[in-house]
Amino acid sequence: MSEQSDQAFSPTGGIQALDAVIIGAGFGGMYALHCLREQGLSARVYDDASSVGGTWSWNRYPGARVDFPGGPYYCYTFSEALVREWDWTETQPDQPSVLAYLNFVADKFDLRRDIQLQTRVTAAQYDESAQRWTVQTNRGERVSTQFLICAVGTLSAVNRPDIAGLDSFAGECFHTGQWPHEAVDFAGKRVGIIGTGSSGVQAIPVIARSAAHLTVFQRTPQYTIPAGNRPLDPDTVRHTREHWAQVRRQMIESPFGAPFVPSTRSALDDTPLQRQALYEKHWQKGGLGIAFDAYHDILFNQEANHTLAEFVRSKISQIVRDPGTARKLMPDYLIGTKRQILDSGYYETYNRDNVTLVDLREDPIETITPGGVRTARGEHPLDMLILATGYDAITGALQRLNPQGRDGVTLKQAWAERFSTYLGMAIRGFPNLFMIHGPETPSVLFNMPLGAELEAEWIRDCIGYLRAHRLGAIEPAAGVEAAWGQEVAQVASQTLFPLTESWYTGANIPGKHRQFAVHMGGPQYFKRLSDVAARAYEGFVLEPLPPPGTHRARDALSKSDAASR
Ligand code: NA7
Repeated sequence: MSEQSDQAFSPTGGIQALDAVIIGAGFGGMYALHCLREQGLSARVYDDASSVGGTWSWNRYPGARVDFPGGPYYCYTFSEALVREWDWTETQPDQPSVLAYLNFVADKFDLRRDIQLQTRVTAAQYDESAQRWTVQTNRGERVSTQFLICAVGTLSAVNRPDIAGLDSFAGECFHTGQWPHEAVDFAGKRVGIIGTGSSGVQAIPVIARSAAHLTVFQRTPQYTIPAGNRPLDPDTVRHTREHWAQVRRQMIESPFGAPFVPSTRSALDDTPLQRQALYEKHWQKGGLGIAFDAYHDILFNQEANHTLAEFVRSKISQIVRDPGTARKLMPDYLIGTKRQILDSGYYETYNRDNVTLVDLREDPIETITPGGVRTARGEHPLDMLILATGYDAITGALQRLNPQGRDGVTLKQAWAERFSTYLGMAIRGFPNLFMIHGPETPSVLFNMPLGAELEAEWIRDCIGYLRAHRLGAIEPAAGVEAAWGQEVAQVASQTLFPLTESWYTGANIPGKHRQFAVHMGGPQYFKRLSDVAARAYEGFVLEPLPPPGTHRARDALSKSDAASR
């Protein structure tokens, strides 16, 4: 922790005052801090982790890489100097590279003096009369802040599966989302891994190379596509730097936030031979282009979708030598409608002698024992167990934070039936609280660093507007959340995504209600944000500062006096 943070620590429990508290030191929280400080606001970031980086600090599992067009695109875009200064080396940067980048950014923009690590926010309570939040941390601090910015991450609330006997396992046990900082040694060990989502699929080939034996426990087979990670082409890097403003504009205007021009062709316009040739070309190149760029309708038309799904299934049959194992690996949902996985030698790994695949649909786990995993067909002795079981995605971290808004209503209470937001940025009953990558934003289906930037800039401008107009609080008006929810559902219903059970719909967490959590509109969404701002924050209730001399004004003033002391 920094010297500055030590000074901020208040063992006496005395209240400190700030303009903004930001929770989370990942891409979103770090940039929000930068934005607000540039506006002259006092702000502090709290994060439970021991380093900046958010998801890139926690996900240190072997094989972790960017699964979006990476290199010069999966990064901050606001500073051309930064774009010129940082040299990405691969098309799919690995976790240490992204973490090194974020540390570099923290230093370059002098962010660390206002970031307090290893500090968890344990409570946040809105005081209506003061138009301020009181935030408490696990280090005993109490902070009064006008604005609370939740940049808590979409994939940060770890899903520890409810499997009988899990706590009795006597060997080493790690979740991919809480991976230790120290090197984990697989050599000579019998390793088991539960889960074959993005994290499991990235980790499995790497672990298999050094473990004595790897047993993969798979519940649902998934389509994965070669990542095609390779050194960045120097011409691409040069072109990106020379035409940065244009590249950035293209990213903001493209459906997923990457600077590529989507195809205008339907998969059904081509003959089977033509399609095969195009899919093969993309497969050899690697990356998401096969699903997102080859044809425009893979994610919109079931018949088009089946052509690509069938192509990937044929690849599994060709690559995996044992037909029984290949059969277990065959996915049968609409391709691309779960998080599309990119891998580095995943299917090939099942040709190794030291790898076993257990299909939990035909051989379910009965219990975990001190010595391994017992399935219906027998015992799998293990020295190490890895949980690649994902997250309570998108809403989980916010619910675990559980802020208490107007009239003492907590977020868990407000969202007991279903979550509701306005623009994915704000919640009625929780004035002056903003979210970055909240539910009903494009979040995980758009370039996340870029989306975080655009949202943080919107928050910065909104706070600037409130200050300029001497307004004390902002929150969604009655009825706008329902309309927003319908808009999000309507955009999603034009795609195939809602037809598949996934963590986008909440289906991966037992008991979680089903609600599509992502605004699929990308550029349309960000245009909407700008329009709302341009129309003086249409859809929000803007509350004036209390009149001078009133009890509320004295309360608010004494808190802002505290800030300047
Ligand atoms: P995911 O995609 O949610 O994958 C979790 C996996 O764990 C998935 O295969 C699940 O099977 C499996 N799982 C979860 N609970 C259980 C239980 N109880 N028993 C057996 N198997 C289980 O999370 P990831 O971390 O892989 O991906 C998130 C990433 O997306 C993130 O890190 C970014 O890279 C993007 P299921 O499919 O539910 O049957």
